[in-house]
Amino acid sequence: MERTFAMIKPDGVQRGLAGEIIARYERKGLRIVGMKIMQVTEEIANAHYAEHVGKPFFKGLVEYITAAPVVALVLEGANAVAEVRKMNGATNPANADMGTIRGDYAQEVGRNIVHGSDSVESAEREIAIYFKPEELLSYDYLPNKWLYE
Ligand code: DAT
Ligand code: MG
Repeated sequence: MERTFAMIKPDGVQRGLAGEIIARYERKGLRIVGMKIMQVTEEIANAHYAEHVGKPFFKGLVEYITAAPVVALVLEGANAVAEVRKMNGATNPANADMGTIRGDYAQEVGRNIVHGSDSVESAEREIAIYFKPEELLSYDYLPNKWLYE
């Protein structure tokens, strides 16, 4: 089993789409291992998006992500990293396929509603930024019996 970090960004929460987005991840068979609504501080944003420091969109990205609460999620499943990236769709919603979260719900790259880690290594790094180890729960998830052979 693999874990990934996902986030419903401020626009998703403000537009009342958190429940719908969480439901999509659940229906795919991803187990919710950690979840909270929280305010992202500038310090957290800088750590999360360290790879983008200095890029022209960085300031706007930090303003966006710190503007209002987000829902932070740790999701678990076989290939959770790639599955969440596929479900989220292309970074720029204008290029995202219909049927993906960004394709269905978003318009612009600067308001692309969700985040998903791009690799297992990124997931581990991002999970550690947003969650304490004791906030991640291991428990029997009965659907796994029918999700996996
Ligand atoms: P992703 O969120 O798909 O992993 P990323 O890591 O390349 O994409 O970029 C992180 C976020 O930064 C992305 O969700 C939206 C913003 N962003 C990326 N490229 C951008 C651009 N060219 N203009 C404006 N915002 C951008
Ligand atoms: Mg990324």
